[in-house]
Amino acid sequence: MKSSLVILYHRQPFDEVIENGQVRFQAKQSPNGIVPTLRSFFASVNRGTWIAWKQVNSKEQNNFQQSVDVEDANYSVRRIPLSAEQVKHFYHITSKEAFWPILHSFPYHFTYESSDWENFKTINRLFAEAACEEAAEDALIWVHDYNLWLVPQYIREIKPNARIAFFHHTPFPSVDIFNILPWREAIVDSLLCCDICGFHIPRYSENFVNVARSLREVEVLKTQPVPDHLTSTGTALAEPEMVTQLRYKGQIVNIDALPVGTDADQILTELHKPETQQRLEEVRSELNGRKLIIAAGRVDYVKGNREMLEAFERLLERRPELHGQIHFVMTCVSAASGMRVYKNAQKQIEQLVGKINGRFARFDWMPVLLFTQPVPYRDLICYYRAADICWTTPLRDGLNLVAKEYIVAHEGQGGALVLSEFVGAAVELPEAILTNPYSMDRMDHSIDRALDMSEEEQKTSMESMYQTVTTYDVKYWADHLFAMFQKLEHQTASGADTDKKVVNV
Ligand code: GDG
Repeated sequence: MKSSLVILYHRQPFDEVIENGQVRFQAKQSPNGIVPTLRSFFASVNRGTWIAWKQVNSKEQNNFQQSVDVEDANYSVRRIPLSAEQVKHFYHITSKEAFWPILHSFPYHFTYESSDWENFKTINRLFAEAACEEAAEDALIWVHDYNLWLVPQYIREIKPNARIAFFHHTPFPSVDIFNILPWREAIVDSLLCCDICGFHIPRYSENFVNVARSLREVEVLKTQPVPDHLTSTGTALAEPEMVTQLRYKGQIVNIDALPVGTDADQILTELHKPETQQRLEEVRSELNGRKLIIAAGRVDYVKGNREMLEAFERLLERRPELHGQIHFVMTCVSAASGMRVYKNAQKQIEQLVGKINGRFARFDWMPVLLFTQPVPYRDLICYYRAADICWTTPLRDGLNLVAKEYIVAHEGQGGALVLSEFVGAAVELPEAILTNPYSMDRMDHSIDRALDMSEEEQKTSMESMYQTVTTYDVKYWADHLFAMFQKLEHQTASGADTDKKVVNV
């Protein structure tokens, strides 16, 4: 049976569990991150397919199981088998060493020579072909992230009437930075084949429109004021209005900007479980009255872990009264081995943590606790709730779900969020302590401010942010996108050829 919704995301949505020598495909247990959010979209369709890659060796290639049915789910996973060499060049090098630094406005880290564009094209084509084989005639094909930038164009070539949506999880940089990519025209031509091109915030969509206008003769059909909850005039990523519709070579491209929401209900359910409450008590009793700062994320130079650790070291220098009175818990999950771009970042973090602990630790007090393996989800929720401060100050980040998870876990009661001005979530959360991770002064000032905030101030800002994240939660995001997809469907079913792809957003 063909699928009415096909989602293309590079990672598989399940864990392979081996039991009695048999492989079982179990939906990923960890409920946070983006995978469960995307998976939840299948609940609204009869049949869905998820397309991802899977690394295989030549022996496994022979009897590779291309399609997998996930236990207790109404979707299957179509896997693209890739050799270690293909993965290395597609994901570890071209994506992470060429695209990632450009997307995050780090042109200095951009490496062109080692990139393998032909391999990137081949793999994107394999994804597009698989999507076309799996999709029903009226299916929606939803492509995720820059790894699959060329897929829309390949799908259009095979299925000219397909409904194609694309969502960027990363930032989309300004035209001056994006145009450094030597393959910029091919990427933009492909994105201009979409019916909907989605981003977290209006700044990114405006950047995309400017790139498209710099490279191609696109026609702007509609511009709209940015919705109130994303305006935040005066903040670094604010935009007053955005283009919402373009036309290029007869294709109507609807431009959408809405930040992914977090699953607030799910976090609250976990938080209120008796086992979680018990664990929370343990965490609090281990803290024994000390303050807790939490930072959660992956090893990545864009996440600003070095800048945070350096600011923490300066804090301990500046305020000796905090010695023995504060813990900084940093979960900094290591990247897959072989990602040479992250090796340095990880080494730097480990060295800095060693330096700070070596300098300040006492027999009964370790200032920084670093976890390089994911901490269990329940523990993470307890750390969030127990933490006086969440410190999340990437140099650049598409959105930053961690900030939203922390707010939910506090249920509007106390806590302080120190948030980078350069993450998408900052436009929704102007009540946070916004800071500039490029400035030592600003970083120092913001962490002092978080430590010195009165209970009343904390309550006021956290209550307001709780309202925001629980209103614009993952359900809001999903409903908004489904409404857009449906408008597209109606137009396709009823419209004449010329306007069949028009969506009024
Ligand atoms: C990309 C974009 C955008 C972290 N440490 C642990 C752990 N986590 C979970 C967090 C959160 C997720 O990982 C991280 O999400 P972010 O949004 O912060 O960042 P990326 O993974 O880089 O995601 C980003 C996102 O896509 C969505 O579009 O927001 O900008 O870069 O959910 O809770 N989870 C567990 N243990 C840990 O130690 N269990």
